[in-house]
Amino acid sequence: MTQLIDQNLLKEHNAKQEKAVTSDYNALTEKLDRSGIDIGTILKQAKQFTIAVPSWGVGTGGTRFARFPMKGEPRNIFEKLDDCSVVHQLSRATPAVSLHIPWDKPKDPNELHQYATQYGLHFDAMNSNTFQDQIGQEKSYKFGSLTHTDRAVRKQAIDHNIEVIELGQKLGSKALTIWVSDGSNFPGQQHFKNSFTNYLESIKEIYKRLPVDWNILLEHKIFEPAFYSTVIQDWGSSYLAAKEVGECCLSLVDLGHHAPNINIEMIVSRLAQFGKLGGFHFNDSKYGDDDLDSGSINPYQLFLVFNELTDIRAQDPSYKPLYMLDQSHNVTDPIESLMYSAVEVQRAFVKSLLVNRKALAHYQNENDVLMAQATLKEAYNLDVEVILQMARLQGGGAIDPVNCYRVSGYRTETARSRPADESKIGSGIV
Ligand SMILES: [Mn+2]
Repeated sequence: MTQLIDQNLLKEHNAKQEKAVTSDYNALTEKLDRSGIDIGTILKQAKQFTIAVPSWGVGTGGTRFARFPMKGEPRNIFEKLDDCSVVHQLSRATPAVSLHIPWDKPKDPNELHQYATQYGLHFDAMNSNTFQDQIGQEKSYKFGSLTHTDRAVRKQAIDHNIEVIELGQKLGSKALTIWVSDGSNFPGQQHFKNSFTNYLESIKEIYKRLPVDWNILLEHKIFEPAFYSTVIQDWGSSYLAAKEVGECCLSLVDLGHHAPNINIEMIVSRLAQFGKLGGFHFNDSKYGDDDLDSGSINPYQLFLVFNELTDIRAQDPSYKPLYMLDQSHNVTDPIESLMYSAVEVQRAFVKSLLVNRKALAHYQNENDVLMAQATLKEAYNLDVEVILQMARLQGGGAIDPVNCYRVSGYRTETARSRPADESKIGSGIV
């Protein structure tokens, strides 16, 4: 296994903190024991937790106004995988990478597959892109792609999605995530029913080419870049489409793609109850699709989402939606943000395991409102940091991933070995 952070440095880093971690772990073992919780069972599940990272997440993000690239950021998919491998080596929680095509289109898929395998990485859902025009593209997506009024544009977008599936098969992926920006900026611009009909027809065409062990994940988003209406704007439209298309067509929830204050954990419950919850894009937001680091704004919401997922898995342990981070790192080192965020999502997951579900069910049935909400808070307020540290220590990662990464000098080295591509500096969103 190729590892880019020196193993001796990692061992040295862990050795300094191991005694303190063991002591904290023993204290928490005793504390949880008093509540009848076996810490070993929780630790085991923490170690099994994984979340995919987006290939585009290791580059510096941007806004509509500007992008401030950092030194040493990856210039191609191989360098992106190098960075993803560092995130996984230190966090031990991110063994899968989600690709965006054509941004990450390889000349030789086998070479890319092997390159990922040397790091112990594999490929999660493939993402198609019909929200921007590529150089040399015949038809423009300016007025839509899969929902366009012109059949020829729709066909071009359908063919692109089929190409992404075929590439994904060569890379070992099992899912295609489709987000279309199609919508309108002004009342009257677009016929609501016709555009949704076109969408359904297009997705059905793609679905015909879906391998039997694959899923299509439909990602909804309330607005942007369309500011009046978006064809798949909410979970309702997503659910209707997924149900209409077929069994292997599911909905994907991106936490930032809803109106402020929307009860996302209830959307999770609804979609899961009817067998249509296929995956997540985790991030956090204050206002809209801010794509901030997971858990940085509303960690309680993240916990409540996992509370629902753990509740669902209590009834169906085989249930496993796809988890992926989908964030834009504009002012932080993307590797640091991805490690930190993966741990925050893992933290919400672990806390959800500590909810006393028997007590919660009792309080719900008795309409003991105060104690029902207090039962959730009891789990949320527990400090589970040492469980996460122990999971990484035992899994061969770093007790403190960000600190270990900084000490390693990895970014200084990439700043030297990856001279910036001047042509890409100063652009807006990537
Ligand atoms: Mn997303």
